[in-house]
Amino acid sequence: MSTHAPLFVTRPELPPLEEFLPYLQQIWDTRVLSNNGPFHQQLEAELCKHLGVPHISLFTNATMALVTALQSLRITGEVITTPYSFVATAHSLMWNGIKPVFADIDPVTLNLDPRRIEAAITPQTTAIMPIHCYGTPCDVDAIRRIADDYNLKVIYDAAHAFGVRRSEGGQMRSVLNHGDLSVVSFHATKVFNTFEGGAIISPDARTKQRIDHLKNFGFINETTVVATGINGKMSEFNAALGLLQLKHVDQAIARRGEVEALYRRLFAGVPGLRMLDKPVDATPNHSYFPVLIGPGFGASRDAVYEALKAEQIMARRYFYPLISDFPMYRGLPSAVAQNLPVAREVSDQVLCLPIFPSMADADVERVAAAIIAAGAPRRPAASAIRLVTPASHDVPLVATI
Ligand code: T4K
Repeated sequence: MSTHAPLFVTRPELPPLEEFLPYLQQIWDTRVLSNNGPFHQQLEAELCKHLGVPHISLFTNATMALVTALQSLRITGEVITTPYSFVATAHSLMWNGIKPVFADIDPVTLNLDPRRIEAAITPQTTAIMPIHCYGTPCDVDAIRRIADDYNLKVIYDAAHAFGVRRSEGGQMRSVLNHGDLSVVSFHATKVFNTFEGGAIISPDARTKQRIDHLKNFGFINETTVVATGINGKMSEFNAALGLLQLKHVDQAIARRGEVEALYRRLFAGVPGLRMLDKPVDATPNHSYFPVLIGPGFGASRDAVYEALKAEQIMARRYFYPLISDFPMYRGLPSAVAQNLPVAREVSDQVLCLPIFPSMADADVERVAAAIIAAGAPRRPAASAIRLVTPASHDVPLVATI
């Protein structure tokens, strides 16, 4: 058993506590705790500037934001989505009475494969819900073309894509600008966290207004309710924290980049271990560091996962099982294994390794060494080796080599 402190897949960044106290003081003084207070408004404005997006609506979390995004566009019928995601993606459809239709992923980006999207369209299809998996941008141009051709909406689950930019017309633009709506998560485990939180990015003020009404029970004034809304409002506490986190987030992403670079150096040339390609013409946020443990590695993914655990390294199998394997989805026609061969293979091979800004180089080296050792050709365990005993002994001798 390892004597090291446990190393988790992530460790949330927090600002120095003394920097947060003046924000708390203001909340205590004003007693404005929620309902579009000053910190909420300021965070929406600062996020628009920081991310380079036109309109943002803050939410309690990304799952509530996904549910509301679908409501706001009045999506019904079938929505094509990926089985290779966190379960919240498909759950948000079910909460709206929408049937998820799973399509397979691209083996390089692990995002929805546009050709498979097109093949899954039926007369009931109304929208596409792709994710920018691990922050790798989807093929947004191909998805837009398909959506235009078939008159479909696109709602991006961009939970992983805070700060991700791609080159467009000679400029680096936020990937959150794509789709009819985009939803980002500010959960504790994300690149930018407000403890819990999320947001919808809208292309125009009218859409934002409808979303803001929906997240406030449908109220448009004290006495008028125009829609069956929900309570999705972010509190002043979370918004204040977000304002402070925003000051530190670029530095945090830069350090994540260094951690990733070190992993890439340490794993270069290791047989059977695949790292994802760096996204082309894009600025990543290094939110996750997935590796795929293939047949040539010398140990299965699950054996590596267990070996790491024994060393107190808590890697995670994001995303295993596939969403389509959970009981509420596996009866769907699109959930059958033959429909999703790439997603299934990746899901059986993936391991997300610890990556976070406060991670020391020595910890990255420790993770890499543990993985490489797990895949090295095994020496037989001592207890398994039995020497042929001399005739005079009844009991076999056990020896080590
Ligand atoms: N769409 C996608 C594509 C998503 O990935 C997610 C969330 C969503 C939608 C929904 O977004 P939100 O509604 O959550 O805003 C985690 C997160 O809970 C979840 O937000 C995230 N995706 C998913 C990929 O991962 P778990 O069950 O693995 O979390 P947990 O609690 O095991 O945390 C992982 C590790 O992080 C822990 O071992 C230790 C560390 N940790 C975690 C928390 C919560 C901390 O150190 N401190 C903490 O407070 O789901």
